[in-house]
Amino acid sequence: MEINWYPGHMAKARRLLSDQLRRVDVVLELCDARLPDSSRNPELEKMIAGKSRVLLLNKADLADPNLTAAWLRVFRDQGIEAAPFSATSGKAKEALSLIDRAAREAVERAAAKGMKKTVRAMVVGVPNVGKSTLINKLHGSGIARTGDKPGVTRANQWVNISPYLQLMDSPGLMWPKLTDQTAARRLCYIGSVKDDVVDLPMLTICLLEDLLAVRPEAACARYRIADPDLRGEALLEEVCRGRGFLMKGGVCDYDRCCAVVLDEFRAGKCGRITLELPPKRKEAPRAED
Ligand SMILES: Nc1nc2c(ncn2[C@@H]2O[C@H](COP(=O)(O)OP(=O)(O)OP(=O)(O)O)[C@@H](O)[C@H]2O)c(=O)[nH]1
Ligand SMILES: [Mg+2]
Repeated sequence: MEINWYPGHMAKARRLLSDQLRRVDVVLELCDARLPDSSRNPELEKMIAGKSRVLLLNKADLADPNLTAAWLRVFRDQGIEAAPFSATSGKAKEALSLIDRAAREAVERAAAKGMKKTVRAMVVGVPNVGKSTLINKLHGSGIARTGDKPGVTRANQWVNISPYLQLMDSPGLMWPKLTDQTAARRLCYIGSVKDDVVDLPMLTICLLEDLLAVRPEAACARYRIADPDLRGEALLEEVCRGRGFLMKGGVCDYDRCCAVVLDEFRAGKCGRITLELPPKRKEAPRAED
């Protein structure tokens, strides 16, 4: 299963990005807390290098809190200002104070010249990570269009949060070519790639196998899997029968089964799951070394 999805609006957004980056004071990068590695676009990382940046691990309400804490330590070790967030249930003022902190230098430079600066921040990240939801949270309205599918925002949009803060919503950006297909598969699980371009039964089997590896008890209970060693099509059939997704004559309704398994994972029905473990941190040298 080869996964690639790079529609025209993304190619255009990517072309515009470096130009727009010159005009912003802060980059607010969102990744998905369930996938802190694969949901960070390395192209973006290169493009925003040198900018004042805050990394929000969004959808933290769906991720394993212990692993989120471990990932935060990794990012902070790398010198990245990072924080967990939930654009749906978090507090706007927490995100606003992170932006304030990241913009402090620019604000102080302007103040030294006797000016009160309007901070401009750009919200970037892969599709469906919650960029527009975050902007709505900070604006206290539904000003940006949102939806539980990728590619909802198709063009840049400036939103005035206050007289001194403007945020730019931007279309989610994938990679022009997804070379790491494990990462690509995980991006499909979280809904960053359009379902239409993927072999859904294959994707669902992979997700069920990954869930069995990460949370065997929860996966077996939710999907009525008797044998946790089942793999491949046999696993999908077991789930189909276990959950009663059957058509006339007891034939498995695989379409329905795939849609439900993916939707349930995306909605956090299998519990708070992080699919990627943080790399091991380097131990601090001991005093006697
Ligand atoms: N549980 C949970 N859901 C969230 C969170 N943030 C966003 N969502 C949901 O994720 C879906 C996608 O949100 P959007 O804000 O449209 O995502 P986006 O990054 O703007 O997506 P594109 O415009 O397609 O790039 C919506 O259904 C939101 O309700 C969060 O922190 N937690
Ligand atoms: Mg959007």
